[in-house]
Amino acid sequence: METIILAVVIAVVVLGALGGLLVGGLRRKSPPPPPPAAPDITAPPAEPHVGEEAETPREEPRRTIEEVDLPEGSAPTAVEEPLVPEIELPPIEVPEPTAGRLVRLRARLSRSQNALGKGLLNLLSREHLDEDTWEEIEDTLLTADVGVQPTQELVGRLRERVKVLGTRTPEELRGLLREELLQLVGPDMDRTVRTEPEAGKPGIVMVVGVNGTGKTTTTGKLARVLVADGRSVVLGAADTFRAAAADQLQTWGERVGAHTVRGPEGGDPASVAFDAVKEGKEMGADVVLIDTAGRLHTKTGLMDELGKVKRVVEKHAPLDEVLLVLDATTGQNGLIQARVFAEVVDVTGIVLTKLDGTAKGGIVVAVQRELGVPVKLVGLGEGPDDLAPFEPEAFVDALIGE
Ligand SMILES: Nc1nc2c(ncn2[C@@H]2O[C@H](COP(=O)(O)OP(=O)(O)OP(=O)(O)O)[C@@H](O)[C@H]2O)c(=O)[nH]1
Ligand SMILES: [Mg+2]
Repeated sequence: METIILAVVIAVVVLGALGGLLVGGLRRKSPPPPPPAAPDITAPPAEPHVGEEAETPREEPRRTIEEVDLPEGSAPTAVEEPLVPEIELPPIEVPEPTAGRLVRLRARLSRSQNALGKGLLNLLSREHLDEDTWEEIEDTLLTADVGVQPTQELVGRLRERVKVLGTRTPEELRGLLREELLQLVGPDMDRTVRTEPEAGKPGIVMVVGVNGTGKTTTTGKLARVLVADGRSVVLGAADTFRAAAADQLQTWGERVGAHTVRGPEGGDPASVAFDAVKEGKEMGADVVLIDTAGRLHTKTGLMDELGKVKRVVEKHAPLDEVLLVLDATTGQNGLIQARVFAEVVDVTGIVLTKLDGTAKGGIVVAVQRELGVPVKLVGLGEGPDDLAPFEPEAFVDALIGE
């Protein structure tokens, strides 16, 4: 009889312990209840003892098991693991229509660039346009990064026309300067950003440039412009150097409901770009925008890598646009970058960013001359809708004021 009672007691103890283990095991997978009163982390971990097991009430075994089994610091808290994980979907934004942007462009430009136009007008208005004055005019243009050759051309034309004009009214001077600056900026260049899908393939745009010029921001802003125009967009995060770069792009995409294709950190950027176009095709997207990592034009290895990204994407179809993003504040150095990038990836358009923070808008002229490629877009601030199509008339008007 005693033996039977002993056997039953042992069975109850064993089952109890097993039950406790099971509950403890399951509990680690399922969300925990709010933690008990602050655990005493200074107390030594409780060691289970043979006698204790039998005495431990069934209601409590998990406390013992948790304290023994879980490595220090891993005790889950209610904050870390909510009962029902909340997935917050950000609301999809409807970007500002592109039509209103021109007005803002002028306001932002004139704030920083007026010095150039106004300075030129003041100089031209002097009663005696002597050699010193013409030299000052030249200096004003050079300071604004217009470049030596275009400056000499402009000054030559102005000298000629002012001579023909004889006496000058301020309106005549303004009109004359406007015409000549416009000529210099190139009113007839085709500045359309080519994003049209055709024959079952999306428009493919790749964005390149040195570090920190505004590539990712521009890609995000451009996605917004396209979405605002009713296009579906896929983003390719071909900057695989840092996971944060892909996150940055994805955040831009999520705001307007654009899907982002990304790869592992440190992975092959060419294969991410390839996959982005592949997914874009499969999804029937209108446009695929590929953001690339910033790279110094002097690093041959990285420039070769960029060439490879382009070639690999072209296994799908030719690229419609390769946009070189230049920071307007970097001045003449931008020209050297432009030259190298153009050699490696056949740049088809220039995006001039940070024009809101510089009086060196003359770089528009210089860089177009350097590459024979038009400035297609300008960045005028850090805001999501601070990217505008480049329009020569509006640009020149902003320079000389109205
Ligand atoms: N004021 C102003 N800031 C800009 C403009 N475009 C970009 N920026 C800022 O420039 C900084 C760099 O922008 P990113 O888009 O991260 O530059 P990136 O070229 O992608 O940088 P990397 O990927 O590191 O090479 C950010 O702080 C942007 O907000 C612009 O048009 N105006
Ligand atoms: Mg970037």
